[in-house]
Amino acid sequence: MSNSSLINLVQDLASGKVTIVDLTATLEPASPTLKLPEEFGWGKSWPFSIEEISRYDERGPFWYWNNFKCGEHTGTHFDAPVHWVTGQDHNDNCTDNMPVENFVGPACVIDASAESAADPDFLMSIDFIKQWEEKHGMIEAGSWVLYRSDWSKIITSDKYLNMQADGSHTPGWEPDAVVFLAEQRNILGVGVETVGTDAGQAAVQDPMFPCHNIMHGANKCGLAGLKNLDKLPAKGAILIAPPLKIKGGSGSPTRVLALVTS
Ligand code: 23J
Ligand code: MN
Repeated sequence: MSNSSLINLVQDLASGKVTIVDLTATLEPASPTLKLPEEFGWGKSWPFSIEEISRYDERGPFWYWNNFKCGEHTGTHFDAPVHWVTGQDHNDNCTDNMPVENFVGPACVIDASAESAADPDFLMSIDFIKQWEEKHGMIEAGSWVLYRSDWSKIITSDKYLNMQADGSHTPGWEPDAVVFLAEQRNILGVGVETVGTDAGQAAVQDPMFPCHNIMHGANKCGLAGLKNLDKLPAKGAILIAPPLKIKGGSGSPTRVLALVTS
């Protein structure tokens, strides 16, 4: 290795000066999946399921393996720009052809956990983001912006999807805030703890599903179903989030790691 920054990184990982935080939820049949309003007849994503092929037995005496099945947007997962109609015409907008540079970047963690606890329909505004910037400095171009709602702490409960008669109630974004992040800050994308990058009530926002609409329209990415955002500093962590290389894929379950200095 000739580059000293890589030598330093390996040494810092070995000594514990740099640690790795796993931001991934375990993928299992109980993993929550998005429920879109049924009246529109919109498609349904397969939940995660798993089937044992063999386990050192008559079906395969020396090996253990499983088949699994799920939608691309299941559990902790990546949203590629092609996922949304607004992102369909960008070059290299799928999981297999996106620039791999988009899979590694610095993270800005905006804490809206108190607001989300007080109001499950909390929408992050430009003002809220600017208040964060006053404390921590401007969000740099090429950053992942992570929305800490602490929603992942209730992942096994009905409160995670928080379904009411009028649909899901979980935190999200004001449309202007997404435009600001995409256009004024030129971020890589946003990451959230909820089941999707938009609010539970995003079907009745204008535009509908503003985060998907605007972020993917600007060729940006998304990460949903993250956890452990409370273990990250507001600034300084490096996110590693490469999706599976599915040909023409719109996203995929993804292991998401953060490098953090202690
Ligand atoms: C399809 C339609 C609406 C939404 C989503 C997917 C997601 O959240 C997703 O996983 O990308 S809101
Ligand atoms: Mn998704």
